Amino acid sequence: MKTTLTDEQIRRYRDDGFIVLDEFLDPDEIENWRRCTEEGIQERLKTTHLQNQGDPDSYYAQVFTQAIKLRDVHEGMRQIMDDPRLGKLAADLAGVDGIRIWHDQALIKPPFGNATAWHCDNPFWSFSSRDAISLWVALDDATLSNGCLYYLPGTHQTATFDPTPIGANQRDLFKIYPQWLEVEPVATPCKAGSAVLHNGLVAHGAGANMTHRPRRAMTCAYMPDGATFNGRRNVLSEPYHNSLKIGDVIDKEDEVPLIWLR
Ligand SMILES: O=C(O)CCC(=O)C(=O)O
Ligand SMILES: [Fe+2]
Repeated sequence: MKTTLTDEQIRRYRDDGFIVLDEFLDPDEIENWRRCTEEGIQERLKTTHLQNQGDPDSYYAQVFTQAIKLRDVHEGMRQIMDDPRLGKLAADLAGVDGIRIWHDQALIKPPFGNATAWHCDNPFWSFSSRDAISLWVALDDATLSNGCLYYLPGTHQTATFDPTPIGANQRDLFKIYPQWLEVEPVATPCKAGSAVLHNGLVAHGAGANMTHRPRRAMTCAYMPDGATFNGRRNVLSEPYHNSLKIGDVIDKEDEVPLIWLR
């Protein structure tokens, strides 16, 4: 795993809100991430309905198979996700001292799957931080044809924590941020094994999968250590969520494990 960064890469990440790291995983690591992702999804399916699979004909069900917290049900995925090198990478880019896992998530865009509408991530989460960061690892080549990611560079600097939609309409985000209609989108096609990291507030989406193969990605969203509860319901267990008051530090080790502390 190639987790060293140049100062220039860190600067670009902070300016643009995203960065692509080519050849992040070596071929053996790619195979291991693929296997743990596939097995983790099968494990997850035994216990939980996948978040977005209610009506299989809905738009969102066909954006991707979205399987969350595979780390909790698959030992190999736990080892992948708990790797302190990932925590240090996220901390170095975000400029924070500690990194906790908010959630891991497999995002498998199926053959002929729908586009992922423009959105910002952090407003969905139970903490508000301008330094939240996500890792997105391509398990297949991500191309303009099969649904690679797109970003609106710099939008993390002007985003607020207002909820943003992620439905069928690409344009909905721009009802909230009409000024972002002027920003030139950047596509990030990349080879399998590449990593894309993005700030939790940067606007991003992905194209439709116009091919007959899946576009697989394994991702992890990170919370800076010390972030506080904002009251929004998301991935915390119900008892823990209910025990928190707005402003409390979210630090329950078995729910938001600390994987890196400077
Ligand atoms: O994989 C996709 O299509 C979207 C990914 C995304 O929104 C994210 O990782 O935050
Ligand atoms: Fe996202």
